[in-house]
Amino acid sequence: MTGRLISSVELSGVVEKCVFDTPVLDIHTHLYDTRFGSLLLWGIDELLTYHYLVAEVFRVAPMEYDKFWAMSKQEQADYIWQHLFIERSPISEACRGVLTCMSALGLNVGKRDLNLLRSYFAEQTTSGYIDKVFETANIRGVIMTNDPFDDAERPCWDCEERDPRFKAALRIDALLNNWPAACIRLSEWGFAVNESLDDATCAEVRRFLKTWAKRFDPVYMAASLPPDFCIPENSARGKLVEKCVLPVGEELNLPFAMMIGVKKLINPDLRLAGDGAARSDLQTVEYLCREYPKNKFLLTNLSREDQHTACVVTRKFHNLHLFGCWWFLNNPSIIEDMTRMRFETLGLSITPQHSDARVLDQLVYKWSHSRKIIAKVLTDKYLDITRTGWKVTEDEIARDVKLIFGGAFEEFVGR
Ligand code: HDL
Ligand code: ZN
Repeated sequence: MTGRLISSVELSGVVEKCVFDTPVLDIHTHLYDTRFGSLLLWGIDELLTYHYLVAEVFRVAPMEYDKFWAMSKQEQADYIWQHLFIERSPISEACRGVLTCMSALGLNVGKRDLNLLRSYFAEQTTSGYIDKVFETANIRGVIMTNDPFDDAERPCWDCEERDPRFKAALRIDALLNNWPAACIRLSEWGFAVNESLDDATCAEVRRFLKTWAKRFDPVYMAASLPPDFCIPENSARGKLVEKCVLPVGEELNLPFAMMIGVKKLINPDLRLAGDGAARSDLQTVEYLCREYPKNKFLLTNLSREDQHTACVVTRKFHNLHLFGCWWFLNNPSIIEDMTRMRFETLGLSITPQHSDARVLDQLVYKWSHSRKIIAKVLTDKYLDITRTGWKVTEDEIARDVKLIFGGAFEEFVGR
């Protein structure tokens, strides 16, 4: 045991300092390094038009959807600023996040002057702003969401030079959730596939996955999956997962990240903001972890009601790693509830949070908000054991925080 023993009265201060001082590996984001050009979103207008705020503004100031979508990004931002910030107090988590970002960057939100905020961003360069945000948010790396089916992203991979802070994830929703359309794309790209998913086709799908895995060097493969995601299942998705994804995952030591519970476009007019959530059946996760012990799985569920079952399933399988308070769960009240449940059920063998940031600046608010909550819960857990006479040292607290901020994940994936 090294380092100074921490008394109960010192605990919250020492834990909070450690939690804020420990750089994070953010294991799921929609961010891109400079190679990807305009795919990386940043700045006040992107923050204000984040799809969470688009959904929220339609609640208080509904208008014809097409009219809104026809507006420029700046006009949309003006509309959201006016209705969600000026005409009502910006207390929702997504609104508060914009203010946290601006404040952490030293900007004066108290003046409520959107054009003044804009003038700051006009002076930034993309690479300089990446450095500023990573430093402010204390981020040591992010894992991107990389989709070989994305026509805008694919050409960016021709550029060899990589920013080591941005790691890849091979995203395969398009393959798993719409096989007929994916089959056509793979054929166009020279893979000898047909819809029947016969053995020859499955071999070609494996070749497709390995081709992109070689190109991306991903940390894991991932897919967002519907509430009725079910395996085993006599379906295209069932065959693709068991005959293609998992064999490649085992061969390349690539975990399969299952992001379960998304009801796509329950309101299509909201576009990216139109997705919903529903409960899922975690027996599929039990089946996959049990029947494929040589594979590694990552799991995050979108429904709050699935979180306890997810903890129990995770406890049963050491080839399963639970992560994040995803999307609609990324609210302080739910993060606290989930983090307490996870620490109490699984100790430090989890990754309690990811940002899911779509706009670079969001790293600042998503992590400062979550660090505060994680520090509070961790302090309570240390207090519980300190009351038994078990004391922790500052070094042990630092060790534990490194684990939950990416260390346990890196041990799990083996990178
Ligand atoms: O599928 C996903 O990775 C989700 O995170 C979606 O991108 C969603 O639109 C989102 O941004 N959630 O925060
Ligand atoms: Zn995401």
